[in-house]
Parts: sequence; C-alpha cells; structure tokens
Amino acid sequence: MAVANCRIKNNSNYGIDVTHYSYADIHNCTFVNNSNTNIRVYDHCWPEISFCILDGNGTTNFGLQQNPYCVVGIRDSIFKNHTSCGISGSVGTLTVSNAIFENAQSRGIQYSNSDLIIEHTLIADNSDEGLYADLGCSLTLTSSVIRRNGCDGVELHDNLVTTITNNWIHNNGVAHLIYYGGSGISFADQSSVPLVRNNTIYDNWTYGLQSSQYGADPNVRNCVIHDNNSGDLYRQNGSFNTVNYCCLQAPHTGTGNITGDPCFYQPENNDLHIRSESICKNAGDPNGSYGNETDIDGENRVYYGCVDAGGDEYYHPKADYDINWIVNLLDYSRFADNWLDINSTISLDVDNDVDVYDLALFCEDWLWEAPWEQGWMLRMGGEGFGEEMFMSESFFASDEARPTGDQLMIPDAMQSLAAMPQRIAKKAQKFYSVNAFNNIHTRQQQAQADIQIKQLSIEELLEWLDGLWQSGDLSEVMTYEKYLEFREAIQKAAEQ
Ligand SMILES: [Ca+2]
Ligand SMILES: [Ca+2]
Ligand SMILES: [Ca+2]
Ligand SMILES: [Ca+2]
Repeated sequence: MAVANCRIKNNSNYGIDVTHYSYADIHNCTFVNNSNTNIRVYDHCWPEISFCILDGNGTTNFGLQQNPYCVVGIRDSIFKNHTSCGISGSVGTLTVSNAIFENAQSRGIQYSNSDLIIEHTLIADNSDEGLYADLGCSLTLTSSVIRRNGCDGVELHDNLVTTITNNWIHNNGVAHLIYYGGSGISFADQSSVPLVRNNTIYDNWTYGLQSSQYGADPNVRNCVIHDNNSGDLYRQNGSFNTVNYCCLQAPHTGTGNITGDPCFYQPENNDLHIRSESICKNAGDPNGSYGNETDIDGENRVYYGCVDAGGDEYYHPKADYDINWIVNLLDYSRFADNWLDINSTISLDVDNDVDVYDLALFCEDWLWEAPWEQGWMLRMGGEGFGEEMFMSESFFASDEARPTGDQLMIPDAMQSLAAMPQRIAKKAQKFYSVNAFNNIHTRQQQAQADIQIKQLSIEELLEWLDGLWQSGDLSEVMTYEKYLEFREAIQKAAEQ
C-alpha cells in the first residue's frame, strides 16, 4: 500500500489508519483538521513516512499514535501544533531522521517500552517535555536539537540502553513548573548506564543533568554543561560520579573537567557553535574512539588532533584563504596561482609546497561553508522562516516557497518521486514514466559521487577540474591556457 501526494483533511478519528499487518508507505502527504489523530498505526504494521506535514492546527490530538508491535520509520517530515503529543507510542520501534516536532500542547515525542532511534531532528517549543521515554525503552538520540520545551528537554524513566551523543539541548523549562522540572536531561531509575557524550547542554531552567536517587550513574563525557539556572549536575541524595572531559559550570571530580566560558557563537540566536578561542576546543577525551561519527553539523567529529567538548566540533579549513567563511573559486584561484610554488600559507599539508596532495585536501573542503552561518539547526523552526529552509537543507536545491495550509511539501510530482524512499518508489514505479525513475538513479549516482570524492585519485581530481571548467565558473578566475597548464601539471605529477 502506498499513499503519495495527497491532502488528507477534515476526517473524523484518523487521517490514515494503518492496521493489522500493513506495509503502508506515506509520502508527500499533508494532514490537517482530522479530529483525533493524523496517522494511527496499530498492530503489526511497518509504515514508512517521508516528506509529510502533519499539522494539528490546534484541533487534532496526535500527529501519530503507534500501538503494539509496529515498526515506524519517519524522515523529512514535520509534526506541529497538536493538542496532545506530536508522536506517541508503545511496544514498538521508531526511527526518525530529518524531522521537526514542534508546538505540541503536550510532549513532542512520548514512548514506552520501545526502541527509539532519533537523529538530525529538531524537537522544539512543545508545552511539556521535548522527548519522554519510559518503561524499558532503548534510546539512541544523536545530532539533534532539543530546545525551548516547557518542562525537561529529555525525561527518561526506567529505561534500558540509552545513548545520547552530539546534541544541543538548551533553553528547556520555559513553563517554569517546579513539579515537572526544567532540566536538559532528567534521569530516573535507569537500569543500565546511560552514555551522555559530546552534548551541549545550555541554559535550561533548572539543571543541565539531573537524576533520581536510584538508578545507574550516567557516563558523562566530552559535554559542555553551562549556564543552567539551578546548576550543572544534580543527583538526589547523591552525585554524578562519572563525569570526565567536560566543560562545566562548577568544578567537579573526574579527569579533564574544566570550567569557564565556552564562547558560544550566538547563544541568544540558538547558535551554540563554539568560537575559535573557545576552551572547549580539543578539550574532549583524547583517547576516545569516535569512528565515523560526525558533530552536530555533519562535520568530522575530530579535527585538529583531538575531539572538542560539546555537540559542535570547531573547524575552519585553511583552504578558506580569504577568510570569508566559504571555500570557493576565489580560494581556488589563489591555490592555482601558487601551483607547485613553495608557499606555507597556501600549502594545506605539513610541507610547504603546493602540489596534488594539497589539491586533494582542497577538494575535501570544496564548498565548505561556516556552519555558524549556515547550520541546519539555525534554519529549522521559527516563525514563518524555518520550514522552507529545513526542506532546502533536506531536499530542495534552493529556496522554494514555504507550504502553507494544506499544501504539499513537494509540489512537483517528479520531484516527489525522486525523493521517495526505495520501498515506496518500487511500488510507485509502474505509475510513472521510466524517465522519472531515472531521476532516482541519477540522485543515487550523485550520492555515490559524493562518497567517492573522499577517496580521491588523480583521475577523479582531473574530472573534478574538468567539471569545474565546463561549468564556466573557472573562466572567471583564469584563462583556458592557464587552466590547461594547471591540468597538465597535475597529470605530470601523477605520472611521476
Ligand atoms: Ca578538535
Ligand atoms: Ca562543527
Ligand atoms: Ca573563502
Ligand atoms: Ca603541501
């Protein structure tokens, strides 16, 4: 079953009811004014939801309700303005990426006894907790932003495995309800040790982290916990005893803990990137293992030899020679001007010559933009501004108009098809031209190309250069002769 490109509105009970062993895929649909729940998922179902807008419009209770034995996948979707929770469920599995949960009159996300994997998601401005999980949940929360919720940012009770990494959790507790609290993360009676690593936990109404008297002692590493109103760490009748390599509000026992101003970029505008002078740079655990992990921006988790404390890893590539916060043709022309010279300000590796090794490094930073100017978390959410930017980040190449009312997120059928997850695309294929399906293929090839540029060979470098030339951009900064000379020099270097 597939439902694509539909407006689903003004129904009583449910917009879509997925029940009893259904593989319903819901793509590019808008839900509004359905009286109880926009999507109900009940009893052994496996729906995939992509590019949907579930709008409670101040009348619908739930965006999505998930009941026993279901596996729900959500990506590139917006849940907003529900009178209860954005999404709620029990006894199932939920995976979420690139989504927004905002302005629910209860919790943004609420689950019991479920496996939850949430990444690259904004949970903001919900009246109660941003994320609430209890009674045997396993939670992986990564590279997400949880801000300005009414009570705790994240509240956890009696859960199993909990992993919280590379997030920003800030300015929660805006309702100022003392009984319900307003901490960044609140733990109660956790049955195994939660890992809380590389998070930035800032300016919450009560504590950064708090815990009940009983339950496992969280492993807190490489975090920035700063400027929370009641304090950084609070455990009822006890203390947090595993806190290392953190930048804290007050001195705390442990290895590598520091105190002082983290030097956020613009905290008043939700921008918790750290500045070049920040004491959090390289303050994380130098012996930690970070694999292919990325920071909140999607940049490498480790730069300059050591992981930073907090969700952000500071990075400003040397290839931005003119320091205008983007690596583009202006930088490239300086690079080309110094080709095969000795120039320590242009060379990007440890020696001072400017050769193919430097070009390979230059390619890695090509079109880098400063995340403190362009970060996704700064563009998502916010009145009348966020959504189109969120979508352009996720999908659109440029600034499409923000959908309003019951408009679809993707107004164009071919673009909608190109954005479909694989499973629904297969189902939908026969309804569309082969030509349109090629779009998916093209996109996959593009994704492949992005991966390959990381494993640069000379051939790829030359292709990259040729592509640059053919795009016409290079001719603005150099003549064709100069370009050929440069290309030839690279080729020669490769043959040596
Ligand atoms: Ca670093
Ligand atoms: Ca970063
Ligand atoms: Ca530049
Ligand atoms: Ca060099």
